[in-house]
Order: sequence, then structure tokens, then C-alpha cells
Amino acid sequence: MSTLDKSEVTRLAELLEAAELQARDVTKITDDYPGMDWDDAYAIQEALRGLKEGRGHKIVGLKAGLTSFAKMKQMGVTSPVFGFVADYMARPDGGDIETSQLIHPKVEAEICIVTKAPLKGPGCHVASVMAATDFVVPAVEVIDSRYRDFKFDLKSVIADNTSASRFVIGGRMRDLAELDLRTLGVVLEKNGEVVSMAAGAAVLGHPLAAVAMLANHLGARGQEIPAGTFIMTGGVTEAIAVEKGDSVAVRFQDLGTVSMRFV
Ligand code: OOG
Ligand code: MG
Repeated sequence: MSTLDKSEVTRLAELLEAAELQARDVTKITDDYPGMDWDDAYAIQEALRGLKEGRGHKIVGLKAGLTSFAKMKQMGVTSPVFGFVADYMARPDGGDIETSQLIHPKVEAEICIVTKAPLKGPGCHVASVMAATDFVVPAVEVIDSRYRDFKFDLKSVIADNTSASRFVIGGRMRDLAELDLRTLGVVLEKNGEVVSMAAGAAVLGHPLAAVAMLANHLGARGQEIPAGTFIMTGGVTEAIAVEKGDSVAVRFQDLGTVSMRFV
């Protein structure tokens, strides 16, 4: 079901993309469309994806968000959301992130995987994801809600591609069989100080449960996760606000460090 017609969906996707490209916040869209439903929200995200592809960008990964209790509590929501990352969002490990292009960025430490086989829900669980995992790699996501004061509800944030903005893959790739993702420790440092830490189990009890949920979510829509897909499982701790001049380093047990500077 959906409540918005195609032209409204397109207009809202254009509004959110303009906010992103001009680094200007907007009021959350459910203020104007209180009756919009989940299908509308994902339809707007899909229209946004179409706008990106129309500009020649490539979709280079999928993401789950609001998968840890810390994140759900921070944002006042109770269930995960799913989105995509595109090529223009990637920044090199140890590189600079331009704050002038962003509204109110925050960083998140994320355990990520790349798949080696397709995953199709319904019925995916942690073990299905284990069987389809090629390797594990750490990343930092820079989220930047297009909504004023970073305040939103689930439908608004889904339409806004779950605040996706930049991401940095770093550290080293590892075989899943060599790791225990539940006890894998993550320490987030800002300007040399530890500001947040957690273990992988903070994400839905096991980070791969986020991938299973994503596969089941897509399966309900007749889609699958193809082999070779980079997937971010969601921030393990609450997100940390950053500004120009800050440097961030996240130390992942067994996976190395991911770092960046905000300029
Ligand atoms: C929504 C995106 C959350 C994560 O890893 O939890 C997310 C937000 O908090 O703005 O990417
Ligand atoms: Mg995230």
C-alpha cells in the first residue's frame, strides 16, 4: 500500500537530494505528510536512488541502521532501517572529510561484510548469512540527516536514505571463521580521547542478524542481496557528533583501525 502518488514521491526525493547537495536542512517530511506509510518511505528512498544513478553515480553497498540499542535509544526509535551507499560517498582511510559539504555530521563504527553468494529472504538467519559471507571488514560511517536538528521519525529517515552521507573502509579484511563478531571490541576515539566503545553483540545480538533482517526485508519486496555486495551492519555505539578540525580513529579488535580528519 502507499498513500502518495508518483509525482509527490519524486518531489520529496528531489527535496531531500537538494538538501543533501546544498548542505541545507529541511523539516521532516512526515510533518507535511502525516499519513504516509512504510511503502511511501521506501518509494521515496528508491526515487532518490534513481536520482543518484541518473547523475551517473553507482550504488556500491547496502546499509542497515538503528540496529544497536544505543542507536535506537539515541534516536528514540525501536526498529532498524535499511538504505544504500553510493560511490561518491566513499573516502579513503586516513583521508579528509569536507565539512562544508555536510550539515551536522556524526560518526559511527560499523562491522561490515562482503557477500560471496546471493541472499534471498524470507527465512534468512545468522547462519544463512555466515554461509554467504566472503569476508569481514571495518568501516566508519559518517551520517548526516537532512532533517533539522537531526530529529526524525522512522518514515522520514527511511525516505532520507537513513542519513547516509560518507563512509570510510579501512583496517583489514578477515575471514569470518577467524572471528567472533559478538565479542569483537570497538573503541571510538575523537581527538585522541576514547569517547565510546562497544562489542559487536550490541548490534542485534550478532552483527550478521542485521544482514539477515536486510535480506528478509528485501525478500518481502521480491529483491535479493547479490553476491559481492558490501553491507554495513549499523553503528555499534551511539553516533558521535564531529566538526571541522576533529580527527577520528576507530580501533576494531582483530580488524585494525579506521581513521579520518574533518576539514
Ligand atoms: C539513521 C541512520 C542510522 C546506523 O548505523 O545506526 C545508521 C540515523 O541515526 O540518522 O546508519
Ligand atoms: Mg550507520
